[in-house]
Amino acid sequence: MSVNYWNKKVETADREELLRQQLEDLKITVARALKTPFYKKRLHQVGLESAAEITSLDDFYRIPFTTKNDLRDAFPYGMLAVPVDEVVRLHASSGTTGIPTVIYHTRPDIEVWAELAARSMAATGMTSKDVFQNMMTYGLFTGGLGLHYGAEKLGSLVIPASSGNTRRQFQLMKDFKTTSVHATPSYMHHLFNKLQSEGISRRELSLKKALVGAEPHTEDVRKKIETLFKIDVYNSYGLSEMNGPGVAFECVYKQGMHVWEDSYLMELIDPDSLEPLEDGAEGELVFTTLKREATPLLRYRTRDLTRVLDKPCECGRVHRRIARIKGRTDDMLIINGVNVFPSQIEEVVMKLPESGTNYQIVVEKAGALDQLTVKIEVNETVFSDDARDLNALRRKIGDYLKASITISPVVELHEHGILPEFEGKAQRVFDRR
Ligand code: DLL
Repeated sequence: MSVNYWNKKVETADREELLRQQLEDLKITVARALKTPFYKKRLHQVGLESAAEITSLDDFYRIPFTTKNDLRDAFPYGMLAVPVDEVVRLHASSGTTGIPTVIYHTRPDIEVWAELAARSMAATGMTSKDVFQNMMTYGLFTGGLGLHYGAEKLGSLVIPASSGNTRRQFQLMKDFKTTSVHATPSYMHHLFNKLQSEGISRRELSLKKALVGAEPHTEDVRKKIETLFKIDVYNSYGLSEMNGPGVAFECVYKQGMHVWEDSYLMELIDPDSLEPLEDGAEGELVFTTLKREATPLLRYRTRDLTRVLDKPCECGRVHRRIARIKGRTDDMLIINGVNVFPSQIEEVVMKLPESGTNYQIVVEKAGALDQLTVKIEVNETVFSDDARDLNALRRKIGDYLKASITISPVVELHEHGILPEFEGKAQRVFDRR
């Protein structure tokens, strides 16, 4: 197997040296965090006044965990560690309510992120010879721009196609002889299904590899995409709070994802007791940024469940690997790669004067893609109106939901008493994928 490094010195560094550097960067990160109103208060509460008090990891572990809710509470600038004029970009993702969680980046932050992305792509064997079609959404979501800068750094020809418009994706793939793509695994499946209906033969494409991520998927899903397209598929993991894609990536051995430990301090905890877990045990990933200037995050709880694989990888990288993400500990749904909290839907539904008290959220597979259906019980009066009014109401609710969660659901309107009622905790979310 041929192993390709982007930054051999860092990727194959002496592990002791890596750990020593982590501690140095941790102190710098804590010093940066102390400049933010949020962490200043948080750290003072546990008696930490200065970064100089961090002399070991044990000192650091006195600091409480940071959660998505903390980010939301600190909106918009409570976790910003630099003057706004040093910030060159922000990305945002869904919060549990309408308030997004925002991560700011300075120019050096973007540079570090691009380096991690370049490293990640090089680990899969990508080079400057690749034509890279990026089918992840460009925008506030990190999937598009995240790998874009890394691929440019690598010297690949980047096609910033963004997501959707399958016919155009095929055209671009044929016109420019795309060799590698970046998409959600469900979109890769969808793409394959559309090949036939568009009358395109696999042989017309020059595709060799796909980087897939942004949503949970199994080893079988990977194998299926590999078999269908006859390509190599690599798992890509990240979250916007830790920049986005480029946190952990598979190398050519495809035995788990290397976490770039020079940029992220990784912990694995029991999500109930919050105690640290041994390598090999399944638990929740917790990350601390080690290099980020604008938005340092300390001990951020990802809610993602996985295992740390402690055995060295044959590729020679010293950065530890994590197993495929098994699921999440919270109720966040990932629908075609987009994060959606049921509470966001509830907020929209319950604000409607027409809605009753009961609703249901159903997610299922429609072909290869995910489909979201929101079933809502509405007041009797709605049904006595003209059918055209009902359709208009359905559209209006669809538009409101799209504005909040960015995806278009199917909206079903029901009379009172149709949806099941619950005596105890209501079950409103049915994930049938
Ligand atoms: O999904 C960043 C990303 C973009 C990663 C493109 C990979 C490729 P968020 O929108 O903040 O960021 O969602 C982060 O998505 O906490 C996981 O639950 C889930 N997730 C991301 N990658 C994977 C993966 C981007 N490879 C949340 N496997 C994370 C399973 C994943 N889940």
